[in-house]
Amino acid sequence: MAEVLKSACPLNCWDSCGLLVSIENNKVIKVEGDPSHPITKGKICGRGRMLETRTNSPERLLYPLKKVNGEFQQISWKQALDEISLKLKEIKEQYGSTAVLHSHDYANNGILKNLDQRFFNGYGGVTEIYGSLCWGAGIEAQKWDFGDAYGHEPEDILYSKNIIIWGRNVARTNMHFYEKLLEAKKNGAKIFVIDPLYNATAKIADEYISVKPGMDGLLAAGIIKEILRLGMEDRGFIDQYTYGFEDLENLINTISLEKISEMTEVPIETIHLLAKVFTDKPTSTFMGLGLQRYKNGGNTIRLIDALVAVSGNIGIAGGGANYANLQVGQSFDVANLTKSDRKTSHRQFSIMKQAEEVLAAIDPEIKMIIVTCGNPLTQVPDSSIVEKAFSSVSTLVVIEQFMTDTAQLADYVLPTTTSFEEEDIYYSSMYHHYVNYGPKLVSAPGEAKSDLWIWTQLAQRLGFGDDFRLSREQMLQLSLLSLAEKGKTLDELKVKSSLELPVKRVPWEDFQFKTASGKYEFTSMNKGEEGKLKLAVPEESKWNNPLLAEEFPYHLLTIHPLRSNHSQNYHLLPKAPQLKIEVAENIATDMHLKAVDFVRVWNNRGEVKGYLSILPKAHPNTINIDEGMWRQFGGSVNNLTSSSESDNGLGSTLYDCLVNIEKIN
Ligand SMILES: Nc1nc2c(c(=O)[nH]1)N[C@H]1C(S)=C(S)[C@@H](COP(=O)(O)OP(=O)(O)OC[C@H]3O[C@@H](n4cnc5c(=O)[nH]c(N)nc54)[C@H](O)[C@@H]3O)O[C@H]1N2
Ligand SMILES: Nc1nc2c(c(=O)[nH]1)N[C@H]1C(S)=C(S)[C@@H](COP(=O)(O)OP(=O)(O)OC[C@H]3O[C@@H](n4cnc5c(=O)[nH]c(N)nc54)[C@H](O)[C@@H]3O)O[C@H]1N2
Ligand code: SF4
Ligand SMILES: [Mo]
Repeated sequence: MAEVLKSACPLNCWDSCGLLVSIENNKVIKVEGDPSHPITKGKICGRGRMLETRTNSPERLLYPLKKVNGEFQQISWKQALDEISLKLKEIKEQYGSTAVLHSHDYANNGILKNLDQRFFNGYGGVTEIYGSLCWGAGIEAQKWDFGDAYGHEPEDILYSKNIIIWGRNVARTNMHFYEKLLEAKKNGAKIFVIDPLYNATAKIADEYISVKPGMDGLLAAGIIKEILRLGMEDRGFIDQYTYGFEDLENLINTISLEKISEMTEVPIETIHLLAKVFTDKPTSTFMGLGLQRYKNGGNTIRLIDALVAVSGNIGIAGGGANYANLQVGQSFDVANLTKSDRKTSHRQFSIMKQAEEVLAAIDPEIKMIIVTCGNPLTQVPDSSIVEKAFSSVSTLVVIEQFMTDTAQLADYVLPTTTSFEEEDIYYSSMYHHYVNYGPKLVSAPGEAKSDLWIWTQLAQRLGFGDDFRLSREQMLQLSLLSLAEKGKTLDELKVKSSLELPVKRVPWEDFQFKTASGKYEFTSMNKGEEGKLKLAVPEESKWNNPLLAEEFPYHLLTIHPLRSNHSQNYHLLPKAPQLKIEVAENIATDMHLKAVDFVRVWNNRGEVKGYLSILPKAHPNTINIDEGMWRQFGGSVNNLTSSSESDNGLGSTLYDCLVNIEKIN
């Protein structure tokens, strides 16, 4: 008889679901949703169900591997750990500890995954990456405007009269929010979707607004302009609780509504309609992460925030400029886990430009890269440079569950556990404010070991084993210290499987902002000229680079796939996937292309090939290729993307990308 136990989804996702896992003979046989989870209520997506396939897959890495003369050979853990720790010791002595780069992303939401930093700090401090491919520009933008990036709790949407879904692919990426939207719609709320792609969420919208990619900041400016013209701004809020409104007014006066309509490719009547919608309060705005992966991404989010502020939708139930909810992560004492006081050296590379930085590094050069919770060869922009950089270092160590494109390049591949094979707690600072418990349910296959075991073994060999003497239980306690003071303990979490975190349900209700002025800042007070809002456009656009736009007339989006979490699921699908190139109807007509033609998409950085499909109602001149495919399936789409940084330096410009397309045989 199978035993059914509660667990949690570890995937980097908005939803952070509660799971029920069936176990028989020390084997996971089924993964379902946990009906008792307060938010996710028994529903999960295919990626969650595939955690079963992921755990049991015959393709799992089972033994440490070392590349000898270009071929992987199985070696013992002792040999792998002895050799890697010896190299680490020698590198530190000869070049200093920052000659090691830790390249990672956030493929696993477990809090103990932060212990990688405890290891690198104990070692002396390595070259770390900063910024985020995912949400960096928007988080920084909201820090400038509000002082932090806080969202309303999920139930609050039921107070909204109008709901704006701005560049978030809710039905695909955030399924429990989609359920809430349906509930709100039933209650009478009106839904507006602003997106260059007519996605599944647009289908339930009362109004779908198609916008030219990267032009949302300008669109927000147009709506503000219209609100001011109609005299419908929230004067009380603006006068009492904001800073820099005059700068915003001056900016808005530099451009006409006609010009905005022409550039955004949104009709004036629609801008007028949106002005009415925003001022018919409460109106909640839910921004996705797609709309800020542009050079102008910071300004885009800041102009949308400004629109929410001008229309008086901040700090009220059913309102909000919802982007992320950092209150969730801030509930934990992550710093207790990472022990940053242990490091004596320090260097940082931008996550976007990590490859260029590796190639350019001197003093010291990068001698070793250690990759955890990431697949940079597939996920980091401008793949050809990533490949060059990751192949150039003398030692590449990849800790992985599967033989990814990045692992293929490695000198050492260390096999690691999946989430059901180790205990951890899981949360996401993206949507809801519950933390979930995930016990160890089954043993790991072969010789796969947890990341924590690997850090502990290496630390012992390097002489700082004491930093890892605490048990998993003690490490978890450390991360929950402040919560325990508020009566939220690990024991309770273990019993209940999920706990509500003490966050503000409606942030900024008291209009006390965490900015320098204590007010909402239209102009960021301590950022000088940079702090003023700008009507910026994408880097790869006809306005910024007319020659490039002539050679590469189409805008490429590379959004998140339906059936895979980034690069994690494609290889586990029952049928081998093919690269699908989705184009707006006008492109198919202009270029005489039809469905399932084999086509090539290229620019100056690289190319991909795949099968054409036509996207009904997509914004003209727009192409989409879902991200995440390994090379063997036709990827990576990041062959085409740029490693530029957003205007505020902390985000990617993955969707700020011009390409051309042609049919091939
Ligand atoms: N199925 C699935 N779900 C996932 C993930 C996954 O890989 N697969 N990944 C998870 C992670 S890590 C993240 S970060 C989230 C991301 O969640 P989302 O933000 O929902 O998804 P993205 O694919 O990043 O962004 C795509 C949306 O932005 C729109 N968009 C792109 N450019 C623009 C623009 O210029 N203006 C406007 N208005 N819209 C634009 C796209 O058309 C699309 O609808 O999803 C999470 N959930
Ligand atoms: N073109 C384009 N590129 C993108 C995006 C896009 O929209 N378009 N989206 C960006 C976004 S939003 C994100 S968040 C990133 C995601 O980028 P990544 O996090 O790099 O992508 P994943 O494929 O989710 O995960 C990478 C690897 O982590 C491994 N892994 C999972 N759990 C563990 C673990 O516990 N320990 C260890 N050591 N490894 C583990 C998985 O096996 C997987 O191979 O991609 C970014 N790249
Ligand atoms: S991937 Fe997201 S929606 Fe799917 S089960 Fe996991 S947390 Fe839930
Ligand atoms: Mo992400």
